[in-house]
Amino acid sequence: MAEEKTFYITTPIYYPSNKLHVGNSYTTVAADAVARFKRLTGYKVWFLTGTDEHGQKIQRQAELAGKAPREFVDEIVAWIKELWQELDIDYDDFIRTTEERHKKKVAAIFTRFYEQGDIYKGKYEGWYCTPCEAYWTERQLDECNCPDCGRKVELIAEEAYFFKMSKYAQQLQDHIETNPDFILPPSRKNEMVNNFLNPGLEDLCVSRTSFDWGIPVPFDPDHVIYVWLDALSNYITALGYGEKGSNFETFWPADVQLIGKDILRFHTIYWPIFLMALGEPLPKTVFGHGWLMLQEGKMSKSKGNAIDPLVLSDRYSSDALRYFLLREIPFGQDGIFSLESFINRINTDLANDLGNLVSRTLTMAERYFDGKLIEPQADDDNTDQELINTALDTPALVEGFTDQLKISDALTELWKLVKRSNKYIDENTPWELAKDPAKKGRLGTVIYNLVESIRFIAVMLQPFMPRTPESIWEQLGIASNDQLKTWDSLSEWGAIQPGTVVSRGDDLFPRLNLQAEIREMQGDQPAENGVKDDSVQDDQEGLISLDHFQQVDLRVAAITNAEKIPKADKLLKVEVSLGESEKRQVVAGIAEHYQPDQLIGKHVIFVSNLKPVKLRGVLSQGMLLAATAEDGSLALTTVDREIPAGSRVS
Ligand code: ME8
Repeated sequence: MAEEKTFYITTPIYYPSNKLHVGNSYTTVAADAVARFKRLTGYKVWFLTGTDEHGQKIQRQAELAGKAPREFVDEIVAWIKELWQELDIDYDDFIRTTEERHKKKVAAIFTRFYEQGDIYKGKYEGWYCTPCEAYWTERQLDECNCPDCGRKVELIAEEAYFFKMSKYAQQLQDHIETNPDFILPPSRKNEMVNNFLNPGLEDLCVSRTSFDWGIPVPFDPDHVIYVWLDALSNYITALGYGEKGSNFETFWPADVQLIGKDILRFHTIYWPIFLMALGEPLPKTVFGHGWLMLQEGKMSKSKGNAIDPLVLSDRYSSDALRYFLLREIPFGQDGIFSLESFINRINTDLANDLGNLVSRTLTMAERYFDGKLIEPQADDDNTDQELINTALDTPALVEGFTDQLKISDALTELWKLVKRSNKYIDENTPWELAKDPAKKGRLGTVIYNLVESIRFIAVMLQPFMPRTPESIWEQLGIASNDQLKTWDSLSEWGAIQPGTVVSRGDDLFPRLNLQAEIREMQGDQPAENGVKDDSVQDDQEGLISLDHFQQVDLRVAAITNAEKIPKADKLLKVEVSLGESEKRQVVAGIAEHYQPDQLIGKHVIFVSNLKPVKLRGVLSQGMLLAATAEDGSLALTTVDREIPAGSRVS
């Protein structure tokens, strides 16, 4: 039997010192997407996350909260687990460093280091940053502050155990040089080599005596083990390190250890050196991604709703939040999180591109074929070939990018197929085909191809947005056919069977009103620099808020027919199309300016949410916009290049 391919991926274990913000969720969502992707593509995966519960920082936070450390962390860990459930984080194990299985192995690792002469006892006198739980030498400080977080450091002087880092420095340097994928992205490697390895590694203090919230040194219980030695070991203790037949034997070395760039030094210098001292192989890749920032700077808990991942996912859906985090920022670089860019992504990529593709396709399938897919014809049509080729090429591209952890690029590729499918609708104008009974076969082929393309998209979407494909399977009528959801089913075109009955469901992602969302989520605060929030300007004479303006639903309408209205010199009855599924008629006062046949084919701006009225007994369901000059001449407003009917104008 062929050996199963394995894949082990980890996130940092988070400090349960406070509730997590959307930045922390970023690492975990990315790891989950990669883990799901590898499962989908046939790997036996182990995905580990957890919490880093010891140390001075947690002890102090607990004291501030008036709680015992254990009680304090238990509450936050419960919240974190709830968050991961809400964000569909499908981990295989969640390790807490306060668990017995971890503590006893860390104690054994410490003893082994001591017994083999890697650890010795001495006295530490120097600087310590408690928020980072990091030691610094005088020369590393940034004007008396922590060079990582910029906060005040403390001078400490205590008896301590030290780890002989210098003993392994050369071996580590050689490993980094000969394994270009060990530290990624590559720029991070230079940072580590130049800033830490080249100047020479100092021995690392690995125990503390001035507090007791930690794992005691087994042979000297006045000391607790340094929280980073304790925490880093989680990646192997959780696998049952040292036990026969354990997951450690199956999964170590890790394939990818995902971390934020802030904790690169711990993972690319301390961690590999500890592993070398244990005689174990090093992880294949440590990937340090960038920061998710707010426009006004770094995230902090006090920024409120806009960065609370539970609030965001509750309001906008966890799939939308996952999509935004994975798509918006090239993985590895810093990026800005703003509610505005989040809402815009939902509206453009999810509501317009993906949502419309599904709803347009299924509406047509229902309208023209009662939802039943017909056997596609073997047409020699270029647009068919282009769509099919794009669909068949996309899985390898998505896989290639995901394997390189270029998750945003993977999604960009997937969206090329979404856009190609929408373009296919516009090219084939199914609503025109529907007018000619002789073209029924072609119409059915177009709809079949669209449905199959949506199936391709949904299969590939699963790791990134686990809930949306579920809804798509329902709508495509294949919820119970697991075979059609597999990666292998993408190797050939046409797996969905003719005869399948599709049915349009709720919109996948309703469009959101940006201004209303900002107002609700951030409150009616007057903006900085004296400019008032636009709702306040409503009261000023003649001004309306953007919100009010956006209540007018403006669309591009294609004029399909126009005719005179008997006994009404100024009026024309004009029929327009707002896309294949929406037709309207309006009564327009333009008969003195346009002949009916001049109008047909024009794309004009149309107010689509006016209450219907009857004019001269003729129903009018909207309004064409036109400019009128002082001399009374009139010109309809059009668009300056071709754009599909139904497109929104804003
Ligand atoms: O450092 N943008 O835990 P921690 C992106 N316990 N990622 C962010 C982020 C942001 N704005 N803010 C945080 C610790 N992160 C240690 C780890 S591992 C053995 C011990 C993510 O709770 C990022 O991955 O401070 C960062 O490395 C991690 O949260 C830090 O989490």
